[in-house]
Amino acid sequence: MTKVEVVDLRSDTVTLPTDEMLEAIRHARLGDDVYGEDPTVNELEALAAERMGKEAAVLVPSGTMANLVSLMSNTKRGDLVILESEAHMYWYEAGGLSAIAGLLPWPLKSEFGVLNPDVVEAAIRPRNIHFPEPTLICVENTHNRHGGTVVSPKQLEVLGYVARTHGMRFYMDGARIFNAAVALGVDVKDFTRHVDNLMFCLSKGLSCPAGSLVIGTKDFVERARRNRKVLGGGMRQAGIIAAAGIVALEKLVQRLADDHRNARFLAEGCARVEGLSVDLARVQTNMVVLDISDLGVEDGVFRSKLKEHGVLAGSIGRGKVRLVTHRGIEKEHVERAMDAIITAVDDLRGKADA
Ligand code: TLP
Repeated sequence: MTKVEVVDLRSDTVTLPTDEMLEAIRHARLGDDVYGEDPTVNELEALAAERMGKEAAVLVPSGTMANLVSLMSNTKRGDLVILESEAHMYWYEAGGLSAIAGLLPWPLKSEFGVLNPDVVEAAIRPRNIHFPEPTLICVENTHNRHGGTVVSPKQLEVLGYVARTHGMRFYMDGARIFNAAVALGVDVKDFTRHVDNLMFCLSKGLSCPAGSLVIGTKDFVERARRNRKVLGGGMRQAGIIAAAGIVALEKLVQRLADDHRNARFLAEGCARVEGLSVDLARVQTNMVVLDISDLGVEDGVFRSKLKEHGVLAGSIGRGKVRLVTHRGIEKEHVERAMDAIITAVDDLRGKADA
């Protein structure tokens, strides 16, 4: 009997490296990157900086560390940081922004993950001995918990203007910024030109085994390099990570459009299933959020049902289940996922009716 492959839609972080990446890793020229001597890391950092239209970049092991070193390099302890209330930095990074960077987060609610500039402006405290100093505004693009939504270049431009007007820095958690660029069919620089600095991840839709890049001015990146060391993120022959990253930037960006097409197909199918609801306006990139609250079960129960049918889904809580498309998920897998979803909903509704 042939084993049926599991359709893993928990996250795009589950992607495995391509054969070409493995080849590149095998042949990578290596050195000690803490001495700045790994030629492959140096090449990736130069390439990433150039793609983003900034002066410099530094490779770090994870997206979480990228955000943390960026926060530390943009602020001083005790500062106030304005961010979106569902931001990854606020939800999923174990409180590092306060525990390690010593910052006071000021979360603001938004529609679709896009901060309203008037609301941001109202949250900026005057510089006064009583208040934490407001030094940084953060955006997330695409916005994970809002369902992979895009913050457009125009929206960034306005927020960047607010930051500058108030003498604040403007940072972008661009873990999936290439998804945003591919979704709008624009160059990634159309986004990055409006922020002072950013990070993006190699290890998500771009299929690398690990790695994220922190990007900005030379001074900022120098501070980030030092803060990476503080956090223990200085790696030695990190060229084995960078080699895959170079392949990703050169070969794997445009194919993100396939993931977006598959997500749309999946979302439209799910939207037709009675008992589920999907906000199709939020399906802008490679994520689909199913609202299962009408089924009257915990999302863990729904996800276990899907698992019985060979499909893995993620949870974002409050009756919401997340499905993420990525390399390795083809139309046939999406069709299998659809069948599993329909069966799971039927089972659960059958139980509710009995
Ligand atoms: N997100 C992961 C989980 O942590 C939820 C995922 O599966 O989506 N910024 C954003 C916007 C992210 O989505 C993530 C990862 C990170 C930062 C952190 O990256 P890693 O996981 O490499 O530390």
